[in-house]
Amino acid sequence: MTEYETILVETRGRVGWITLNRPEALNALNSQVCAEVVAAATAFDADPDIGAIVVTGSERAFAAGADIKEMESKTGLDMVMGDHFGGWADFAAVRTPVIAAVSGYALGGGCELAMMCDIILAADTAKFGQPEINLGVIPGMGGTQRLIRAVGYYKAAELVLTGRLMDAAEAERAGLVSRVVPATELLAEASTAAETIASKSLPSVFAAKAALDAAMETPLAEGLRFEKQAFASLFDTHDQKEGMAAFREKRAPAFENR
Ligand code: CO8
Repeated sequence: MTEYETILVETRGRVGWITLNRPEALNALNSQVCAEVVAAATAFDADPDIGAIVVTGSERAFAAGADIKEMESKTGLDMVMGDHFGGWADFAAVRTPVIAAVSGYALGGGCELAMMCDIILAADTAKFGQPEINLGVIPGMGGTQRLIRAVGYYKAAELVLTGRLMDAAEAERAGLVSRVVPATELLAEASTAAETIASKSLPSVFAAKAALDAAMETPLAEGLRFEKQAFASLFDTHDQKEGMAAFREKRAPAFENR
């Protein structure tokens, strides 16, 4: 088992849990956190016994952004040549669905990390924002791109240009979060959602995630073509036959992930 210093990693049944663990810095995302989260997520992704991943933080902070103290002295050239935080692209590319369970601050890179996940469950204490403008920079891990796709241009522009934070209720109204739950129930709700996903047939779950991703990245006609092909490909799986037979026979399906 790999040793991690900035995250806690645990497997519960078919769910992989990654807990950001830099309480002294409100889980600020430095290079080590990036490397460790990406390593843990890609290892879960490669494990056929894992059907869903949860990423969470502490009660006070999911993550308060990229690590400002680590970035402060860097030059533009350092950023380009070091591909600072380039590894997050590997996190966004995992095939297994990822649930962000957000309590407290999800700011800057923290909000961007949540937006790289497929489902965002927010505690009623959660606060989202892209406050980079206050630091003389802009979002750099998707905040100007994914946020617009989630909440539309005008809401995203206001948040990015003013640095204003949104509470959980506003984030839900705006479409940034899947659901808001009481803070005390956040991890239980995340666990239930993750176990539900992990109980489905993995080939169909992978196909669903890939098709949803395609919707974010492609024009409609191309996305529809992708969906049609992915839909057809599932008819060659054991689990499609099993799922439909189980429906006809009025029983629960026994998926074999093949
Ligand atoms: N980086 C480093 N340290 C941090 C960060 C951070 N983002 N956020 C908090 N901390 C540290 C604080 O410095 C403090 O440490 P110390 O006790 O040693 O001074 C500790 O965490 C606790 O923080 P506070 O005392 O500030 O706690 P408060 O409750 O008073 O305030 C806030 C909480 C409002 C969250 C406040 O900490 C804050 O504003 N944090 C910064 C938020 C921010 O600006 N985030 C955006 C960062 S930039 C970014 O994310 C860019 C992403 C794209 C990068 C792409 C690269 C290619």
